[in-house]
Amino acid sequence: MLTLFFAPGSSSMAPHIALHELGAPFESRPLSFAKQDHRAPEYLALNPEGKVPTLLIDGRPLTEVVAILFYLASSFPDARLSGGDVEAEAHVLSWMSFVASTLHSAWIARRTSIDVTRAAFGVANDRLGPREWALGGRYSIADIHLFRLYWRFRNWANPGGNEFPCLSRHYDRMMTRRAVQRTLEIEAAIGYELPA
Ligand SMILES: N[C@@H](CCC(=O)N[C@@H](CS)C(=O)NCC(=O)O)C(=O)O
Repeated sequence: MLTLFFAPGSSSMAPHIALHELGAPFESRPLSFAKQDHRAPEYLALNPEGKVPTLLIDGRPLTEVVAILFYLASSFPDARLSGGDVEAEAHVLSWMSFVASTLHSAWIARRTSIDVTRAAFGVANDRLGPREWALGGRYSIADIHLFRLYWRFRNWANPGGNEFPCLSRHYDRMMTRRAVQRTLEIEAAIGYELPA
């Protein structure tokens, strides 16, 4: 049994999308940042950092977006979301490392320097280039991870259409996917409580 602890609009959106993409049965545990659910002792016992997401696998907690995406894609290999061959999988890891470290850090840096944030998304835009998906022709968990952070940045910074054209086209492609639409509907219905 899989159980996802998530907060609408936050990093946990990525595994939430992946669960819908895979059609995996799971239980939802939405947390409220406003009510400090993520600081409750019961949650800290699962995730001592007090962050989302956490995935329970038969009651055992797994934390960190990259690890959860890797676990889900590997557990449902028929969906081929982890890349395919070893080289493609390495490229998925390369993308997800970039998103989790460079891009996420630059997103947090918006509080002191929006220029740092924009520069990092510029690198992501150039790295993606004209490809349909992060790997080229094949959709993978790297696309889900990249999309979630750009979704957050885009809704916050409202960049012009020409500022990040490759990320913008990728965003549009992602928004046509049923799993993405479904996740956004569910999370919006619960309500976003995201920091500025
Ligand atoms: N390295 C973690 C980062 C997760 C993270 O930053 N989660 C944020 C939401 S986007 C959070 O839970 N923040 C709550 C807090 O810090 O109080 C991962 O990739 O899972």
